[in-house]
Amino acid sequence: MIIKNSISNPLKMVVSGVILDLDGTLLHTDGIVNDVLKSFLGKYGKQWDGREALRISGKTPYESAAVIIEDYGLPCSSAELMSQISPLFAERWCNIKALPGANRLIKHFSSHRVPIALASNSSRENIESKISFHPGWKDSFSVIIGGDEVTAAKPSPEIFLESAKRLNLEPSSCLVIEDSVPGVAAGKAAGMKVVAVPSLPKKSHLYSSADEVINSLLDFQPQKWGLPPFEDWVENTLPINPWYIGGPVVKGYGRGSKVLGIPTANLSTEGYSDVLSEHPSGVYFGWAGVSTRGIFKMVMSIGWNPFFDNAEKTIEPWLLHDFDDDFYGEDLRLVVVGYIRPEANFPSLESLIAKIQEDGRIAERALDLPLYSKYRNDQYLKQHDA
Ligand code: ADP
Ligand code: RBF
Ligand code: MG
Repeated sequence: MIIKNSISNPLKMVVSGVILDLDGTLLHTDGIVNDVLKSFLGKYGKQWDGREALRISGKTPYESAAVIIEDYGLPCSSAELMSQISPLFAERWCNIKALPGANRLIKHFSSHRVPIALASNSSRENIESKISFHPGWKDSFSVIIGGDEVTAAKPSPEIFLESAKRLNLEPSSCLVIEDSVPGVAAGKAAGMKVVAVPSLPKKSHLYSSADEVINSLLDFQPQKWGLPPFEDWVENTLPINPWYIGGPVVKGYGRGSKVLGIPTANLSTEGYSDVLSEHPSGVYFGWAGVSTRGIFKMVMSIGWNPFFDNAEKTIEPWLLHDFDDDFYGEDLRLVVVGYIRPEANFPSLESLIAKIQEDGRIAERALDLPLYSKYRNDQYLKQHDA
């Protein structure tokens, strides 16, 4: 996490309202964009390369269309591409999930009467359709503005300046939360505070103009901006909507974590790419069922292990129990019930290990709370019929 504003100047940090971006910030749109572009480009005999995602992130639909036509040398105009692709997107909107922490954030601002605006490069009509599938969202925003309601899209500051005006706030009293590089640029150009929540991994260096870069909305701290703090953390843990993942235990990177006292039973992520991309990297905890052995407390990391800078996003649960032997190949089922912290880098292996040990103690204690212990009996942990 990067904080550029000086703590010694707290008044600079105080805001009265928040302007939120939609796609990639509140909604997990990436998966759908990937699916649609993959099937669309397939028809032209081309293959969608996920790496293009950064080139269209934060762009208007029309700008994105132009980028795709150019990069793939498609024999059509932007308008033609848009008319072919729009229906493919429209039929998927009912399935776009809220990003972890989005509902919590919107409810928090609503209940504390913090005025919020929604400002997206997407058209007003599309914004309305997308949010209609998320109960309570529409009424929580005092202002909603689409890219078609201003003359210049982000990175122009116009959409944010117009949002501030309609919120009756000075730009300097507004905080923008954005996942895209053009969105961050627009917020800064508008003279606002900006928190970046990059939706693409390992790209935080592109967001250096933001006042703070956080890993996911779960890490947002309203009190840093003079707003009411969240009150839902319990003993250093954040309860989340439980989610489930399971499969055979596979070989990990073999870094001798057992030697370090922290064996992690890596899960095969095959068939779980959606679950994996939906959940921000970080340290989570919950319950683990191992087919022949029983149910155990576990704490896990999801992500790229910044200390080792892995190429793949992995899921590595450490079961808080001493086993006599290994269980490679066995079916492992997890119910993930809470969040502890974002993944971090560390100056030494010792400090990484000390932090993981602390995560273990936090999880060990928290899992005895009724709030979390009830999931020990979840049927999913026992169904080893895969
Ligand atoms: P790898 O790099 O292959 O994951 P590790 O050193 O992390 O190697 O060891 C993980 C393996 O150790 C697991 O796959 C599992 O079979 C075994 N194991 C033994 N005790 C535990 C435990 N408490 N938690 C997780 N895995 C354990
Ligand atoms: N790796 C990191 O680089 N940064 C982390 O913050 C981090 N946190 C972890 C937390 C837990 C609970 C576990 C089990 C692992 C974590 N790891 C992290 C992964 C660690 O680097 C990996 O398991 C090594 O292989 C352990 O030696
Ligand atoms: Mg491992």
